[in-house]
Amino acid sequence: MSTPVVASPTGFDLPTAQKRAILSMVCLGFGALFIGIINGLGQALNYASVDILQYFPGMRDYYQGLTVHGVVNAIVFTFAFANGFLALTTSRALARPLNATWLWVVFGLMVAGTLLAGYAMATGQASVLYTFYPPLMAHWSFYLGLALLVVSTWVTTALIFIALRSWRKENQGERIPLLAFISAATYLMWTVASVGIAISVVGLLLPWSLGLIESSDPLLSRTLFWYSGHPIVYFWLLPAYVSWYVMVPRHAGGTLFSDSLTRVVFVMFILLSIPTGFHHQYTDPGIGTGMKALHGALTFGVFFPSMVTAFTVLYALEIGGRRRGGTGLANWFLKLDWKNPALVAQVLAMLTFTLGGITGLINASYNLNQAIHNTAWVPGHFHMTVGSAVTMSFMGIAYWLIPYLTGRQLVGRGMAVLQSWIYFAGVLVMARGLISGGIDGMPRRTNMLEAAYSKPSWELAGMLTGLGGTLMFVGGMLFFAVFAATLFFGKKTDEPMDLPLTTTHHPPKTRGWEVKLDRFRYWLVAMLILIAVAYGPFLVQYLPAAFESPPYQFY
Ligand code: HAS
Ligand code: CU1
Repeated sequence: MSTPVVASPTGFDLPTAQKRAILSMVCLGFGALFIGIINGLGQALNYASVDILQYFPGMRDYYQGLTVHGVVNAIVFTFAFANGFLALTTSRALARPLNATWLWVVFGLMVAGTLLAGYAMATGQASVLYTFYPPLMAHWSFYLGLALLVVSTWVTTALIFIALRSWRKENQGERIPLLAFISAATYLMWTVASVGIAISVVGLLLPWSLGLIESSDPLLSRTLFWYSGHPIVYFWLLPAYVSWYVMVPRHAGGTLFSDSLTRVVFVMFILLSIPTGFHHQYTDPGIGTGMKALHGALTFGVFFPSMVTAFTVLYALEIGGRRRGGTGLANWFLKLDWKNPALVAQVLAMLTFTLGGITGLINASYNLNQAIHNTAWVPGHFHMTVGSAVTMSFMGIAYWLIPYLTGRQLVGRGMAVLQSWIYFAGVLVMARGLISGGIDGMPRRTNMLEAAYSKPSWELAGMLTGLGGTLMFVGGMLFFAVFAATLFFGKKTDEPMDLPLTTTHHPPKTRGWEVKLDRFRYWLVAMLILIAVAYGPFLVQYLPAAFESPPYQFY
């Protein structure tokens, strides 16, 4: 026996005005990805000593290209998709519309933020990479643009929690529908996490770029950046997890294992995502080794909910495969519906994420990190996480989401399946190049065409990186072909559509400790205590000495 994860599985459809706003956000996100993927090809080929960036209009140098690649992919694409997708899941799960005007405000903030940051990047006045560490200085419009993009996520948080509050008033004593709980948990985590970047951008960098304050502080800004910068990876990942828990089992014909376990996983992300940022700063001077070790240990803690996710999703897939006639130890895997692009993209995303996760554990190990920090290994790791697990999941979601939002049937199912395989093969080949090169000391964030010190043994790694990146580019472009064809030429259908929602074997309990899981207030307090423990000692010690570095502009 299994029970639906959303209490009212049918009978609620989003009003058209909301669908339009959400569709606009999703299109903005994928539009950003389009630009990002083109720049990505330039980056990957640079490792293979092929310079195509020189042919890009307005492109001055390697760092400008790398900044555009990082910002539009890691910030604009992910934020726009998350804002639209999780607004939709919350609204659907609570069976109540969100305010359409405010959804347009979210969209407007993102467009304004993208244009402002885009102007600075396109004119070569913000070649500071997506981490924008001072003393590298960008044009003020870059920082303002980033600030607006962050504010767009805060407005989404407000929309989600206002809807949740009014739902609770009307449904006192009832459990929050799982889909709404995990969507809200994602935004709660990110809202607290984004405060670091907000303080750094609005409090330190924007006034500094406007000449209102004279100096900056590299270590303080780096620390504030990574306070947000580790949890941001879960802000990218958790919308994919929402789909892996609640939608992928449905695509696979399986069942979600447990409602409570899913909530526990998201609560662990609320608690443990933030107090781990120093694992990006193991080599930074000025932070005590004890605190770095604490962040390292907590990183092993936040590894755990992803392990639970792996087994839970595997369970759902296995049930689906066996229901389709699969037998034996592994044959069920072959029996999955390999013709459904929404499923194929996301299962392949999971397979790469298994490798992405393992490489993350190596990064997190204080001593092993010394071997790979600032090498090509790191982009190897993150292309198997954000560059594939997240991106391919969002592509997989788009295969049902665009038909749902537009009322048009998907065009090119076969091409959509093929695109996933090409992208998957590409990311594995590219990551093989980056990972092996990284172990051999091949640097990241370096124009290889001008690296006089490059070693002959980096040649193969560089070529694999270029080849894999080219395959990813081809897979990406095929995705955009399917996306655009569906949007403009998909056959209109009047059939009522719903989100693909699964059922669960262990439904939510109405009594016992599990009920307390829904109290976001508890988790917020516990989260703030952990943050104070992890960051308090550093800030108390360091703040009095801050602010000494003059700006450095290399454009
Ligand atoms: Fe990371 C650096 C540690 C996850 C992204 N990471 C980065 C950077 C990015 C990034 C962008 O500790 C570079 C930042 C920069 O520019 O400098 N990362 C981790 C750890 C995890 C992790 C411990 N990272 C992510 C995710 C990302 C992401 C997720 C994006 C979405 N990362 C680090 C560290 C660094 C770092 C250090 C700093 C490195 C340095 O020195 O600069 C963990 O959360 C990973 C947990 C994942 C798992 C995998 C679970 C697998 C699942 C799939 C199941 C598969 C199925 C199918 C069901 C435990 C859920 C299987 C089917 C079969 C038949 C087998
Ligand atoms: Cu991290």
